[in-house]
Amino acid sequence: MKRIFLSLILFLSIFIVDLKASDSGHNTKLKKMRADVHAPYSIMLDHYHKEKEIMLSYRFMTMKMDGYLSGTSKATYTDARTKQGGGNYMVVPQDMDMHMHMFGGMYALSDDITFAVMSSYLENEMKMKRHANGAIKTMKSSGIGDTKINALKRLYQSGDVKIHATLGLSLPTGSISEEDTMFSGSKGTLGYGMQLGSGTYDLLSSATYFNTNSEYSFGMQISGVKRIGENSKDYALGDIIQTNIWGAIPFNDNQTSISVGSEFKFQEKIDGSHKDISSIMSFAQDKEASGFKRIDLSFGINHVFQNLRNLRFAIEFIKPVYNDVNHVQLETDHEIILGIQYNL
Ligand SMILES: [Cu+2]
Repeated sequence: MKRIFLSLILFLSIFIVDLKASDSGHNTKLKKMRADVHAPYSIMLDHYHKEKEIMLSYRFMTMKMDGYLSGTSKATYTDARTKQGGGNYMVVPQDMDMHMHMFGGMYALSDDITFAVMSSYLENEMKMKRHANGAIKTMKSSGIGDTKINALKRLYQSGDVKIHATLGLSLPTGSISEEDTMFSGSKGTLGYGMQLGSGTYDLLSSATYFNTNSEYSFGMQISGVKRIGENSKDYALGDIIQTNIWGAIPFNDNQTSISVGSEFKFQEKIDGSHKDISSIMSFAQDKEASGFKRIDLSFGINHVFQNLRNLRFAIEFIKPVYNDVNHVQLETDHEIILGIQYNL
């Protein structure tokens, strides 16, 4: 949490410095970009580039999970201990923190085709309780995640409207054999949510509609993830289908914009099960407790430093408003995303 506050302070102080800089009438030859020509920061592959443009980006995402859900309702500790077919788990997850650092690069081959590569570094922590004696243990995993390569194709661009589609592949560079010391004192395989990658090659696709008029902007995106086959541990994460809608209003000479958005995400249950999880100690290791439908609401700020080659800062706060989970799962409390984008 400390890190988020530090980033926020940095974000706000640069913002103030920039306001002063723009007051002084400093100018550059680069075409000034509007803050809301990019979508809220949680939305990936929202824009393409002009020929030969290169853009680098960094995102920091943090997600906090706390409390339990079963189906569409809140669940109790007792629910979180109960196996789907009856009987009890020995261990009960308490809460989970996920941090993700994402590094991206975009390059436009032409005005019609842009390539994007993205890699990530993850840090996960899950606090667990052994029911029998009340002992608490925090299990951890960290390392690089999967690598995503995408091609963006401009389909239509006229007046206020831009439409593009993407096709990509996720390479299984993230580990699926993450272990930590269990309550028994010996090493054991962590649950599915603590693994760093999918282990499978995943087909990625999306389509985006973006409308920018003089007063405001809005857009929508539909995207999907299709797992190809099974991974080396004999399972595949559930396929994903997702839709996002958003609207944004620019102000401060178009240098800043605020946005609201909503996401619907449907992820299927895990197929197969991790071959190294021999006895399921908690719902975190149980494939039955995977897959969900969720609707989020988000609020975001974009800011572009027009006299610093359109260096862009963004922050977004995301809160689930509807959940429907399989079996019992930890509840996502909120997500925060901070990031920067820079045009070389
Ligand atoms: Cu870009």
